[in-house]
Amino acid sequence: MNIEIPASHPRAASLHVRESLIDGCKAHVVAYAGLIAHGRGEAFDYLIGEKTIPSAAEAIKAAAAALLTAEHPVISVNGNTAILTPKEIIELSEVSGALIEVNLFYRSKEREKAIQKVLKKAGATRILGIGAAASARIPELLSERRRVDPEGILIADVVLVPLEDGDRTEALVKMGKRVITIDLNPLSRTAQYSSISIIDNVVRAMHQLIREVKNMKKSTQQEIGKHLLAYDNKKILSQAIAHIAERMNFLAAEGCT
Ligand code: PTJ
Repeated sequence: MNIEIPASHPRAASLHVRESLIDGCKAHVVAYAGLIAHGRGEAFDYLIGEKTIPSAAEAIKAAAAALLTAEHPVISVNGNTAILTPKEIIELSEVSGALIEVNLFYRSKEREKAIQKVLKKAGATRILGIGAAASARIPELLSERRRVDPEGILIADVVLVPLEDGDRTEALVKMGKRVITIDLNPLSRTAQYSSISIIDNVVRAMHQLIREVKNMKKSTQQEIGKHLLAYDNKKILSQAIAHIAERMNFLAAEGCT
């Protein structure tokens, strides 16, 4: 913690999140660019109203169904996600059966180790994608994100990629995988290319996804599958953009929040 945040500060929760990302950056968990990415996310969170909107709740249902009907689901973890939701990553992995793999845009041994430490502290027992284990390559991708684990993302049928960049999402979809993203920006290339785009803050969405997976586990595979059959990602993205537009029009008319 770099500063004392008064509990009464109207944005105390948001400031605490910022501080944890700054601390994560100092500990090499979060990339410098992760701080910039967070700022972009915060801006979109303001636009959507800092709550889970109905279209995101629908996408979360589809994501839960995708994870539960997958044969080999994997949660891809980067620096920001490791800091923002370490315990939730572990819980989601436990309840859904998804494996955990570290995949970094700004990959270095130092960051791999730092993220491994955070995940182990949160309770992870098996972490894929570290060091030589990331020996496979995603075709046509030139960034460090191309390095994947042959026991994880390479053979996954469903991959959850919170706070991702568009290139890998596109490449994973081309490989025939169902890609779930959590991204506050409905216009990002990631959100546009993903099979299921949850337009929400990863901090809120992971909680709701865990709840949804736990609930859905009580249903039959056939009932779970119905959530996927009915799902239309284009419609979900349109609804998220319309939500922002309507909210901005309303606020423009009202002149305040
Ligand atoms: O840890 P690394 O090396 O893998 O790098 C991770 C970052 C995030 C730096 C890297 O993936 C990156 O540069 O991402 P982008 O291209 O900046 O995209 C990040 C996206 O996440 C943007 O669309 C943001 O709006 C969104 N975002 C930021 N914070 C959140 C978020 N979405 C959901 N929840 C957030 N808290």
